[in-house]
Amino acid sequence: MDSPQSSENWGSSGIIPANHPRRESLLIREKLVEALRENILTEHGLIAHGRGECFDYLIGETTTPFAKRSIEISASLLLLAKKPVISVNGNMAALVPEELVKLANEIPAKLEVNLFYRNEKRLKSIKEKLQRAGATEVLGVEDEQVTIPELFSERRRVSKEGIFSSDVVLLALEDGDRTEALVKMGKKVISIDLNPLSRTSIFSTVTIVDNVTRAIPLLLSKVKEMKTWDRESLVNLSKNFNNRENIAIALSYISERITALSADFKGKGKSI
Ligand code: PTJ
Repeated sequence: MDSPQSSENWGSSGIIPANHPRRESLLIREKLVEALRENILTEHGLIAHGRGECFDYLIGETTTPFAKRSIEISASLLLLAKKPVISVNGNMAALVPEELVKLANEIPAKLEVNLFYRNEKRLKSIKEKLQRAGATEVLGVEDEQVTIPELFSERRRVSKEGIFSSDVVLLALEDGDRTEALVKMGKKVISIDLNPLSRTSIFSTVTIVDNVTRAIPLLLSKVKEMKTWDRESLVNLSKNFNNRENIAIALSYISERITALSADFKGKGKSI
């Protein structure tokens, strides 16, 4: 029998009880804190995660029907792509490294490290994390880099062989400027972002309003399933997709959910 203080029961910090009602969420935070110590995550990544948690509450911490549709359409775009690339930052490497490598192998797509808070130490740590998860090739660190036009953040540095020459880019926890710049370069951008109002969500070709911890495994299983589809079926799937409508559906979903929750609370409980 496991000792009650084993990391499996209590999380790596040894303080999260197995029966804690918010256990899953707290274990994800532990992963991020560990990644911070390993130079994978930037401190700002913790703040970004907190913002994501808030939006996750609003959608009910579950993959919604409209997110499932976006995931299916994203799978079709990735399978149809000639040069698909998965752009990996600190939060993604901390939360879903194995799943990212499996997804890249399955499509197949290239993996590229691309950071907003870029430094050599983090680039190397993230590359090594992906390699430990099974990646054989990781771009964006030692290979030839070029600059995305009209972009001034560190995210402008991309691999010549990777994002620069890609046709479809999958990214998450991104900043809107680069998403906009990539779309201007003629690329299809698939983003995973819990905030439907972020600039990334709005500028993307397809936005998956979901947590990367749920969306990436679901995308992997969709890619596996749809790999057997013929080209025409894949093309037909995304024909009528409009990302602005997708964002509108996400916002209505949140608003209706909050209205229903509010009705549930009305008239209940006792006055103090
Ligand atoms: O690793 P780096 O250096 O590239 O830095 C990455 C961060 C995340 C610090 C940087 O890109 C950043 O500051 O991001 P933002 O502008 O805070 O945007 C992050 C977005 O991702 C927000 O809209 C959050 O709601 C959303 N988000 C946070 N956690 C998750 C998420 N979306 C999906 N899954 C999550 N787990």
